[in-house]
Amino acid sequence: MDRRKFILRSSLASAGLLANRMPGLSEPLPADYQSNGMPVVISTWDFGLIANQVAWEILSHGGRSIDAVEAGIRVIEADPENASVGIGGLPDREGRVTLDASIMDENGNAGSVTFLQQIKHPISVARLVMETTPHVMLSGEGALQFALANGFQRENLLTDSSEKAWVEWKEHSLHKPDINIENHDTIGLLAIDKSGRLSGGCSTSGLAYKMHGRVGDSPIIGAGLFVDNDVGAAVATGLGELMMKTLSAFLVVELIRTGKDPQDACDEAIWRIIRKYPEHKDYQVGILGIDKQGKTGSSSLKIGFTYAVSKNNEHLLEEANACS
Ligand code: SD4
Repeated sequence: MDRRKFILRSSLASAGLLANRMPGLSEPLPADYQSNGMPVVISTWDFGLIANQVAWEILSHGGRSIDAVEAGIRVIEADPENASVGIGGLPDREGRVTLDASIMDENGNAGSVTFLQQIKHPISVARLVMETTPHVMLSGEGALQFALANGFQRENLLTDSSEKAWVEWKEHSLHKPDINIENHDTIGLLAIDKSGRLSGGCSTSGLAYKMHGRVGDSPIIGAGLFVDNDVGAAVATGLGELMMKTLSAFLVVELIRTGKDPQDACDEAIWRIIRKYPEHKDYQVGILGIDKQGKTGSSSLKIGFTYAVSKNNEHLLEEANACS
């Protein structure tokens, strides 16, 4: 199995995304940011590059990884052009945008929200669940009421272009969880800060045109996300049902715990899906892993899973190893 890696820098360089500072921020990165090889940030898909840069800005100034994770994910959630996360996410079959998200910090604390409607930043609600409640997961109406009680504003998350796409979809109403890298992706982001604290999060509107009430892997701790500060972390994207049946993120971290390299651990989690579920042929799954030393791994069912890595003051877009 060859590891296929492409460094896709040109389009990003032309967009000014490889600059060492965030647009609009005047403070340069401190000269000592590379100490111990930290920080490191890794996140899913092309838009991960933008999330990474926001996270990097926090980490390079000595910030905590959980803050970097939340801030990086929020910027993607707030983008109405992104049809798979936060505002602008494609709706379910009934035209409702329902969001899932989860977050874990360096102490193994976890928070998540599922089936959340009308709130643009599910990652922040998940963090609040983690930090201010005795629970891990809030769902649906309860999650919405919790968010509203904590100052989040109701918003219509269905943009004109998402509504148009849904109306067009309804003409044929193909009731299968059609998923591909063009129309549906999750932002998943893992970060280690200068002090070696490991955190992660993910956020998604889930499968486009899913059944109303469907929840995916992203808010399920161990399926879409897992962080163990002693070992490593993993995050997943793609057809969530496959990660939910194999607990992909937990599996990657546990394989790293046994001594596997993050790359081998991610490949093994993908192979677990391939061996057990023939339907993998029709779908994409992508997994990212990182160990305690900041070594990263990436693997996918099919070619086309891109991810962003930031380390040593470089922000690169790469393509994961495809196992099938
Ligand atoms: C889900 N894993 O809800 C998410 C969707 C996704 O690329 O990541 N698509 O199943």
